[in-house]
Amino acid sequence: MLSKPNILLIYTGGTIGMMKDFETGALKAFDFSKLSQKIPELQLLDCKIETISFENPIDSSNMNPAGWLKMATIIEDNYTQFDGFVVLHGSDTMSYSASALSFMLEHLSKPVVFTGSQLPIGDLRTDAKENLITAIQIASLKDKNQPVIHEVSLYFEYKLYRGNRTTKINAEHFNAFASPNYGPLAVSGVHLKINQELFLPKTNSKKLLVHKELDNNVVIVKMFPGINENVLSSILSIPGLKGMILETYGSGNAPTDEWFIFAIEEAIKNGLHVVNVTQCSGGSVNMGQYETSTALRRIGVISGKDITTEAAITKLMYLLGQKVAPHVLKTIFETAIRGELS
Ligand code: ASN
Repeated sequence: MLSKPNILLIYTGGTIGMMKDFETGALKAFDFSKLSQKIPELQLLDCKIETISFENPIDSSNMNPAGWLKMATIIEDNYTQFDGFVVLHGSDTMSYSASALSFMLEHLSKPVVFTGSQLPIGDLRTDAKENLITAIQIASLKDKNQPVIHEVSLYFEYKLYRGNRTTKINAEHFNAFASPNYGPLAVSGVHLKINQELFLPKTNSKKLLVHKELDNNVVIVKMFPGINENVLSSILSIPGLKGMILETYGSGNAPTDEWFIFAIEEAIKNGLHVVNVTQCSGGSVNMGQYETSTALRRIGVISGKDITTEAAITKLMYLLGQKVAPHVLKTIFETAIRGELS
C-alpha cells in the first residue's frame, strides 16, 4: 500500500505569518502555532504535515548565512523522516535563500519548496492559502512511491520555479517572482501542469551532502554611468575581500577607461574573484560580443552567463566557503552545478 507523503513545514517568518501591530501599524511576525490555526484546510490535504518553526520568526530582510544554516540543518536532521520540505519564508529575500540552499544541499533527492505571500494569512484577500496549499501538494508529488522533484524550488502565484533562477520583481503584485532565463517547472491551473523536462535529473542514490561553510567576504557592485575611480578603488581595497559580483550593462559591458580596467585587473592579480553578471532582468553575459567587454574577458573576469545576481552572490559565498582552489574557481563558477545557469 502506498503511504501518505510526510511533509515538513519549516516556518522562518515573512508576511505570511505576520499581523499588524496595533500601536505602530507595522507588520511583524507572530508565533507559528497561530499560523496553523488559521489554515484548517491543511487537514484536508492527502499528506501528513509536521511543522517546525524558527524560534524567533523573522522578516526576511533579516535573513543571513546563519539563517540559511538553520534551514539546511533542519532539513538535514529531518531528511530521512520526510518526503518533502516546504519552507515558509518572506518574499523579500526568498530568491537569495532558495539559491543559497540549492548550493548547500548537494545530491538532494527530495523536494524543498520555498513559498510565502504578499498579504498575511489572516487577511481576507490573502494569497497565502493558495501558495501554501499548492506548495505542499507539489512537495507531496510522488511517482512509484519516489519524490518527483529533487531540487530547491520556489512556488508563488501559480508557478513553480527553480529556486536559484528566481528574482523578486514586484513589491505589491501577487505575481511577485520571475524566472527570466528558465521556464517554470510547473504551472498551477485547473490541472497542475508539470514540465518534467525542465527538472534537474535525480542524483543516483547519492547521500545528501550538506555544505555548511559560506564565506561572506563578498560584495555586489552595480555599474552606473559616472562611477569613479575613488569609489571603485575604495571598494576593491576592502580588507579581506575575496569576491565581487560586478553587475554590468547589457551583455556584460562596462567602461573601457584605462583606470577602470587597470583597477579590476590588479585586484584579480591580487586574488580577487570578479564575476560579471548583467544588470538586465533577462539574457546573458557574453564577454567579447562588444568591445566594451573584451578587456574584461582578457583580464580574467568570470562570466556569470545568465545567472541571477541572487544565485551569483550565494554561489560565490558557497565556493569560497568550500575553499575551492583559486585556479579552478572560475571554471566551476562558469559551470552549472545546480542548474543555476545555462
Ligand atoms: N517583508 C516581508 C518579508 O520578506 C515581505 C513578504 O514576505 N511579502 O519578510
